Amino acid sequence: MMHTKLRPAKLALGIALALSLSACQEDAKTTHTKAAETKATETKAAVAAPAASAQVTAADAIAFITEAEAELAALSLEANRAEWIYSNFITEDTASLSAAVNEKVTATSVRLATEAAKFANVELDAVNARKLNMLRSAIVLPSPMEPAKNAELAGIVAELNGLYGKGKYCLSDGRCLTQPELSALMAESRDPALLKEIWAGWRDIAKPMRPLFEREVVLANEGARDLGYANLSELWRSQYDMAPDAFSGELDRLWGQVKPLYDSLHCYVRGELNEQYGDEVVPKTGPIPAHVLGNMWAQQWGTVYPLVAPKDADPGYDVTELLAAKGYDEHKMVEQAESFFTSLGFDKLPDTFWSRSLFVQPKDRDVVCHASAWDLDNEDDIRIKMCIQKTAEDFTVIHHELGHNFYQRAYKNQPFIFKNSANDGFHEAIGDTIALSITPKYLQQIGLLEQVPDASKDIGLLLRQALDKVAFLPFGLMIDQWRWKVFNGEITPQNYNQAWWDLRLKYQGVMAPVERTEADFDPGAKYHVPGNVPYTRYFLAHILQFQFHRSLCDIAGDKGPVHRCSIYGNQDAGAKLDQMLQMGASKPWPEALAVVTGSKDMDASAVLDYFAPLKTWLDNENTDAGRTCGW
Ligand code: X8Z
Ligand code: ZN
Repeated sequence: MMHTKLRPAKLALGIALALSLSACQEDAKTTHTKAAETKATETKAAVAAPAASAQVTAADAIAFITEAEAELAALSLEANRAEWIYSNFITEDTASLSAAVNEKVTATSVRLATEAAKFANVELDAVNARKLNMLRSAIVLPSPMEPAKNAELAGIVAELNGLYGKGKYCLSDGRCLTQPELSALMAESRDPALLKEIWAGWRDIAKPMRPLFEREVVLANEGARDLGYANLSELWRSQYDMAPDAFSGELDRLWGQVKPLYDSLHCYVRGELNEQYGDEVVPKTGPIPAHVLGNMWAQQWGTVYPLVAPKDADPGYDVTELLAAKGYDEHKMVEQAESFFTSLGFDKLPDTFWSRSLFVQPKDRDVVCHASAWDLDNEDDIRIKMCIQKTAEDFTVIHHELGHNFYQRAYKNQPFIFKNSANDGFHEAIGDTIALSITPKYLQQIGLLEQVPDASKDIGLLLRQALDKVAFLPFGLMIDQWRWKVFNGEITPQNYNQAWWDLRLKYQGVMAPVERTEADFDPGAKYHVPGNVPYTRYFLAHILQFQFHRSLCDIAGDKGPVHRCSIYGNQDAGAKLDQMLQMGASKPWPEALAVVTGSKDMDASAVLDYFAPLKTWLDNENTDAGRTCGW
């Protein structure tokens, strides 16, 4: 299911449903709206239902659902432990155990999805109808029924995860660095030659993934077709309580709302980086080369803030430095994040969280460093796994991960199938919503910052935030635009990499700094591709978190500009948030959204409101500098 419990990659394998995955990865389960439902029902019934539906009754359906839920719940415990161990100790043996359990999970979830189709025409109460629908559709990577193909797919999943987790690049000075270490260098260095070397070097880990990924797509597409979907793209887009094409339309609508803001930011940043690096490295026009944006994937640009900071509106502090000055270590960073949640009225994390989580990259073994949150027992055994760097970025990521854990605990009393977020974007949005409250006032309240900068520094604060949140939007969208086209056959293995860069250009306006060919497999250098974690969730989360923040600030009675609002310590806001979290996946997501925001629609106007003063400022700057925007 979701997030929750199983770990990403592996988990992904199959189940979403019920298994839990790590939050980070979670995945989806969900229902369709009527239209989608009818369609899925018809196709599935045609493919899989034994037809004699005249004989099946509501009582049969409920008995089936009850048993399926119990079976998945039991299996999730086994899968979660195997995945946890594999991700914390990557060896041939743990890979094999992980593959074995994933094989079982996938076989079970595909079998249950197929059986669920038998009951498609039975009249059921809303709760059971929703559960049945989720049993049919909440699968990330279905395999064909043949055991040999299922085993092959499980092996590929484990191998891809291992390739990513073990990936290192050795610098010319001989140091071999892991992904978080390379990312830290990319965030700090202003040496274009070194940045280019790291950028290209990390991508070498992905080349061997290409044939594995290609085969994975063939197998999972076949699995999706067996379940009555046209392909895996349709299955992935069927998790949002609406028809798959309607969901794609929603994404286009939301992107259309925020694109002008992104374009203004892109134009400004390109211009400032051009001044910093010169025409040779960053041309004044066209796409921005991807190695100078302070991030391995150019997905969040906050670390280049010092290069582009406004001259007169810089707030004058840096959270990374504040953490260092006050002697924060990894543990203290997590404690500080926990205390935000408890200030809202949430219970403290259990002792087992502290004894069982991984905060620091082990020196003696390979682990999956990409941050994730876990719920091992679907109750209280929640943990995070993260190779924490003592930076502002990771301070935010810790809040992100704890958001998953607090969500998991809030819905623990739901039936197993509903132990998930309202949709996967909700799971990704909660911790980020909290992190939007890390304002200067909050930093002062917790003793990190002496003096709150006055309102004349707001543009600097907003720019810092936009470099992470606005820059992320096209990236959050393009990954699955690529994957969905891979799944539906529009992108073929012959143009995997070219199509990837075409979309990077179209959405983000960035380009590769060194020549790429089809010998490369750049999508594989981003965790969620070998990990099979759907990515649209993060795009949704970047819209939703601004909606949640705006509404929670209202509830908290904050009257100031929303970018200065912190809900720290406000138990009314906390209670409202908790109410939504406790619902888990029991209701269609618009109902959960309405609990906090009063609205059933995702709406990027909250993003635009938050950044409104910055948009005006950016447009003025771009005009004054005589810049031609676009690429
Ligand atoms: O993968 C994550 C989380 C775990 S769910 C650390 N994120 C995306 C990424 O790193 O690419 C959070 C933001 C986007
Ligand atoms: Zn996450």
